[in-house]
Amino acid sequence: MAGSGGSAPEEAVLPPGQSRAGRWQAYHYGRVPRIDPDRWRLTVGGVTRHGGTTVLDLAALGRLPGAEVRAPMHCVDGRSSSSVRWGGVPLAEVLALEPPHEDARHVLLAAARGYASAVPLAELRHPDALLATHADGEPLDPEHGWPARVVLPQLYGFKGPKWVLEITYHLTPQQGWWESHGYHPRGRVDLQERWAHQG
Ligand SMILES: Nc1nc2c(c(=O)[nH]1)N[C@H]1C(S)=C(S)[C@@H](COP(=O)(O)O)O[C@H]1N2
Ligand SMILES: [Mo]
Repeated sequence: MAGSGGSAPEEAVLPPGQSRAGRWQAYHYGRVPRIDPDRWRLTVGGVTRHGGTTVLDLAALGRLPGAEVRAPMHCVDGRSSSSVRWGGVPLAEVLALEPPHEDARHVLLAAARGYASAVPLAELRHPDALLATHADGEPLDPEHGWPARVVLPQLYGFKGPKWVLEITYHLTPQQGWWESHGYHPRGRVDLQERWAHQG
């Protein structure tokens, strides 16, 4: 896995079952949402430790500590992009603003236009897990999730919503779009967790 500060030659080896798709392309259903940056908000809530909800705007996001992670996008359909230098805020920093209740082990990540993904909370605490606002030093292109998207390099691409709006903690496993169509509840790339029936 290409991670922060890694010095290994770039993606010398692709994960199992993946092939190189060439340059980085946008992959999503539907049209790219039009987002007003002044009205964009990220809500962190659900089953929180203190019973509250935190709402961030882009200015508040910009005040959080930054991080960069180099990682390709691995689509569960088998295509991998070349490596992207993602910039943003570690998701652990975002979660720390409104920590989950200790019994909340599941998260639904919701985005504009109805897209959502379900992930175990532990995956958002992975050291490379990022709320990304930049790619290769530039603000994200609209088709890649501007103003902010989730990047979880250890998981297949569908786990990371572009145009993310909500991080919601839950006591029980949730279903986003792909999960409700039989895809894996965790989706680790190294273990080829593509389908739910694999267990
Ligand atoms: N909101 C939203 N986020 C999404 C998707 C989508 O359809 N809608 N597709 C996912 C899938 S399946 C993949 S592989 C990646 C692709 O990211 P990219 O378009 O930046 O390459 O975005 C993920 N995030
Ligand atoms: Mo994907």
